[in-house]
Amino acid sequence: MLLLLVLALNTGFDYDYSSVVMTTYPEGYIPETMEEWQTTQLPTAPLIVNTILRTGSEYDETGFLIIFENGLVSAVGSGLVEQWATDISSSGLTVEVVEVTYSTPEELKNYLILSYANGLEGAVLVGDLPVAWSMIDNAFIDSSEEFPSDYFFMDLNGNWEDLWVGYPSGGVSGQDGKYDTFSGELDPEIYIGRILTSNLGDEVSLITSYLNQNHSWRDEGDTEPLQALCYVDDDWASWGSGYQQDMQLLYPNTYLVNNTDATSASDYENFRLPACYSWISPFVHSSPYYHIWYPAMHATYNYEVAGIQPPAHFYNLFACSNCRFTTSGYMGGAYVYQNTNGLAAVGSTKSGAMLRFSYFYEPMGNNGSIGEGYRDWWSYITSNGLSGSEKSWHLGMTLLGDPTLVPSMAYVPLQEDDISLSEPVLLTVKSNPCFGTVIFHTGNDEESLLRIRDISGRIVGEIVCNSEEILLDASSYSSGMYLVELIPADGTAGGCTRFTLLR
Ligand SMILES: [Ca+2]
Ligand SMILES: [Ca+2]
Ligand SMILES: [Ca+2]
Repeated sequence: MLLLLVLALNTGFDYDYSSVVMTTYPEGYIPETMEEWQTTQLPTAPLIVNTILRTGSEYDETGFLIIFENGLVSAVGSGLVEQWATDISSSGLTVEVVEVTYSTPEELKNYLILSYANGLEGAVLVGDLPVAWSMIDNAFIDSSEEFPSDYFFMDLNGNWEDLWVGYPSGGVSGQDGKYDTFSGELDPEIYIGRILTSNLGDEVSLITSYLNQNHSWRDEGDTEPLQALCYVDDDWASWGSGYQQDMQLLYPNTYLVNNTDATSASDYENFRLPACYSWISPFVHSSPYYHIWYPAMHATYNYEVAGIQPPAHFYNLFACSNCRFTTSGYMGGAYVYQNTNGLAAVGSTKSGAMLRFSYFYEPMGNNGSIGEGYRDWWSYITSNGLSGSEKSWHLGMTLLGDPTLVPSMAYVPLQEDDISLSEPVLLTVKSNPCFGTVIFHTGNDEESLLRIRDISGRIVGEIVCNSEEILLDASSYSSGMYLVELIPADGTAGGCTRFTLLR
């Protein structure tokens, strides 16, 4: 009896998916089909792999592959790409940078299978590269779905089959290029991240900016106090404290907002996105372009996120289809690639999201990378195959960004009594850009230290303050952007902002 109970807990038999409201598209929204998306893509060609560079000796097995679209390495700059490979290799992985032709997804997967046989742990796909699509009947919503499925590249030995034309429930046997039947060893062999920016703006400059931010974060860590936000809209509000506890496996300082009146578009945009969190997890109904907040049904749009430039680096987007990277302007891209602070996000290319979060956060809390946490979460989900519920909730999950990033790299583990669950102070700058004198506003009149850093992270000034308005004489500063932290003396959560000085 005891053994049975333990088995049931370990394999997740007891998880009741039907009790959780699924994050779904707004009524009437229809995302693009595979055929529509294909009209925007290059014709496929046989796979040709060109190695651009490699870290380590020629005898080392490749642990991590950076796979670029043909021609993209020189466009981005080989120096920057080499720096990225070197940064990743400092964790002990041998890194190989390759460029590939636009092949079928199956050919690219075969290359990953060969590499896995030679020690591969993970890869990142950069630029316009092959995408595998699936089409399944959804167990929870009336309509069924077709969607890009990057998990195809993580599971290297399960059976992915195309046995039906259209939805399996339609009963028309045949092939339509969309996977619909999944069996066998469906656990993940490797982790995969995707960096796709050609449908967000200037492809090369967005990747260049991303890689520069990636390097400076690895180099300097977070300049703000390290804390996370668990922001749960009405349909999931009652599970909020459980979601918060799972996030605390990575960020002990995870602040929860789940009061149904508090969670709204204006609150999220004005007080949460600009505040200094390292990680934000919104739980909200969404489309590929926006979140829709209950009960007022006001939206937060992709371009608003890009305009706010949230200081946060990491996101778990429990937000239907926000990571549908085949949709131009997809919102996960606004968080990660159109935001100069963005580093990575997990989210779905269809309805549904993650759930059972502890399997994701715990490995990262033990200094694992986001790719390892994501892979371990998939291992748990697939530990007893993929049920209809699990497919419907999770098969659209994807990881945007560099999977080798280690979120906990930014902090020294906190002591138990350092843990504060206070809300960060909203620190704002009056009339930015500024000339000469800079005026800060803060809701906090407690004794605090205001610390100013230049864009390289060097501390250029500190002021002890205890009022809601703080004046900084910046007449001796050179023009440019500055980062500002407010650090309360009592150890509670602080605030952060930035300003631009003009001359
Ligand atoms: Ca099919
Ligand atoms: Ca497998
Ligand atoms: Ca709400």
